[in-house]
Amino acid sequence: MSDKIAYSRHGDIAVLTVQNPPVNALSQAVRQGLWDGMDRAEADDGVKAVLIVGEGRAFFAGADITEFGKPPMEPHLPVLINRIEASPLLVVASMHGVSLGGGLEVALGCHYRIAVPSARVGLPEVHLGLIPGAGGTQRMPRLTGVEAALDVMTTGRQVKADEAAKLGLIDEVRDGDPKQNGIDYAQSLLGAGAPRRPVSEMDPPAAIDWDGAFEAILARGRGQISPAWCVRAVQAGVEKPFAEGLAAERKIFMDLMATDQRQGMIHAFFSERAVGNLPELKGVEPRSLQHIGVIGGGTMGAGIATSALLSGFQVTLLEMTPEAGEAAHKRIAGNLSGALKRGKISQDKHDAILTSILTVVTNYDALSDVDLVIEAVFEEMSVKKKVFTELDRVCKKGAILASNTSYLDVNEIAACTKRPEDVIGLHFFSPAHVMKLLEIVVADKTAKDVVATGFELGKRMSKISVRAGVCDGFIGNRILSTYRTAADHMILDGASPYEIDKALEDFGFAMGPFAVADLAGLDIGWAVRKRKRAEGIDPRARDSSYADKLCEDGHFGQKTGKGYYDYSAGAKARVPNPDVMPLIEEERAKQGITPRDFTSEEIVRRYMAAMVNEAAKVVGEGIARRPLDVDMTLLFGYGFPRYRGGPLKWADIVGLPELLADMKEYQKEDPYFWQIAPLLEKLVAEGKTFDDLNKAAAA
Ligand code: T1G
Repeated sequence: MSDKIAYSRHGDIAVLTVQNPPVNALSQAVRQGLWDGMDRAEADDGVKAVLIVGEGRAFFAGADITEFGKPPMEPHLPVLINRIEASPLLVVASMHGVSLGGGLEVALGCHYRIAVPSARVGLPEVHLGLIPGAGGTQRMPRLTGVEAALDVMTTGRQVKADEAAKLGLIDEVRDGDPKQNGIDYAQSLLGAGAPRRPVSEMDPPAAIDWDGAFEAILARGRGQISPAWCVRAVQAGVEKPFAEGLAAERKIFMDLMATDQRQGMIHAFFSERAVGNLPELKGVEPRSLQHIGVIGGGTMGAGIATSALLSGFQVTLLEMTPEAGEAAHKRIAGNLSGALKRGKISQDKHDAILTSILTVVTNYDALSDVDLVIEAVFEEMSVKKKVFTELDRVCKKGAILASNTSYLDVNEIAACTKRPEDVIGLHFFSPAHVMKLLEIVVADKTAKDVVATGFELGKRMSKISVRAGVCDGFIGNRILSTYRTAADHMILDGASPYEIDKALEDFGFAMGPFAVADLAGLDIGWAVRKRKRAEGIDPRARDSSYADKLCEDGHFGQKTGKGYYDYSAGAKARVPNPDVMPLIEEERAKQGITPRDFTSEEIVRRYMAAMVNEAAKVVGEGIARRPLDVDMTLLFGYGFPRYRGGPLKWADIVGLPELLADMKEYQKEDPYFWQIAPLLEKLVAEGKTFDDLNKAAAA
């Protein structure tokens, strides 16, 4: 028997204990071990029941995702589960930690299920671009009904034990040791003469409006298809005999396994876990971190303070005046009441934070004892330098001095202190207590344990932390500025902001670039354009001033009610602002441009080519360590559709040679903007992909 399954006898109960740390993934060895364990129990004299239980922190976390994309190995999970269910013995599952995907499907193949109160169950396959592929779409609806089953499958959410019991997925919730619970429960079932109870033999549930559900869920997916296909699999389970339903589920599962979306989402799954693991930080201990200082209580400062408070840190926030301090306290209280409403914190915790854990001060000396301080003041170098000079004076030895700058040179900021090794950039995204992305900007002299402490902070704040080098805009904003410029060029050449937004929203972005600009505030882009013009723009660069005119007229987007769109009927009912197109046409005429038509496909290809090209430069220069760092930055900070995996995963799937060919075409029109990344040329020349670089970095 495989070493992944331990076999033991407890009276007339055979216990199969799963031992495949860290999360008992259902690898081939585990599946084979379960099969052999069932054979052994059925051949073991006196055995009347089998208990399946997991060792460690989970029952099963599902199929082994590292096996996906490789030739499937026997025993296949659906066949194994049918075998377990068909056993003449009573089979019981005792669940703790998570039972996800194939793990819950194993439990549904058992005749009875018991769980500890902290257990969570779910079918999250849609998060991997798949559907449940081992009977989950057939067995779950027979226990819960179609609606509840589709809710669990299409959201991929984890269901707590008590709710799962109410849904009929769990028969008994009992605190205690999972193995002992399972043995006692199986004993009581045997004692009560409980019958085997194969779920597959239960009557199928009532039907629903399948087409309506399919269309509604498809629309909700904004281009992601797997959630909607759960409906078709469940439908087959209701309309066909069990075996045929199971075959229909498997067909859909294997079709989805072959999709780009499955590739993109599994890339996102593993990259999300790899992005925080930097080889150079192996064995580097972070500094202790309990008391955090925040400078500036505006939207960003208040968001950062809120995120720290919600993550259990003590926070001291500094503002220039008592009035500004009060306003900051109010902003944080507003953020916390939202967390209270969403059940993220208790009333007691909420009150304790606002009365004692958060302190608002107006004197720098109050920061003398913090472990780390994050500055979030006005984005002006002279202001930053004043703040860091003060922090250098008051903060204790070993305190970390961090800037939330989104563009400015962290090396220059560090140079104005006597401890540049303790200076780092911690670039949060607004709203900082909601957005998952944290760019950790490592300056030339930043010490390794300071970087490690940045990642420790990110982990405790449940952020996706990405290491970035110092350059204008670091990883995210640098790439944003390039693909935004590509969009501006398409505007000059004939496309409208609304065509571009529609094309990118159909591609899967939550919002197109012009709607995003309206949300962030057009004054930010205006300030950047003014700064860049003051610094001097290369004469070969294309420029335009129509957006400046919009700002000069006081239209900054949502916050002023008008920008590219008119929001007078509300954000959700935005309509194009009629003042915009005349400004654009005037600009084209001024530049002597004859506008032309753009298809959605061309808009997406140019936009994405610009994004990929700049991303390849960012990786080539080492600003981002690996391509996956860029992918996670765009996924968690810039609304890139998760089912495409990120811009560089998308590029690998589309094909780097094809993309390079496009860029070479575009380069003929504008050789200055389309300077092709040397890394891209190199990868194409060597027949390699960005993923090859990820693999090399992990080796
Ligand atoms: N397969 C392989 N490795 C896995 C894994 C899995 N299913 N789940 C986790 N790991 C690895 C992970 O990469 C990490 O590795 C380590 O375990 C700890 O994970 C037929 C086909 C279970 C809630 O989608 O959601 O069943 O980085 O850092 O935050 O229908 O992992 O240390 O090298 O995430 O405590 C369905 C996926 C599969 C669950 C734990 N199951 N996993 O979270 O730790 S599809 C899932 C999770 C399926 C069937 C279909 C989470 C977790 P490393 P972690 P965590």
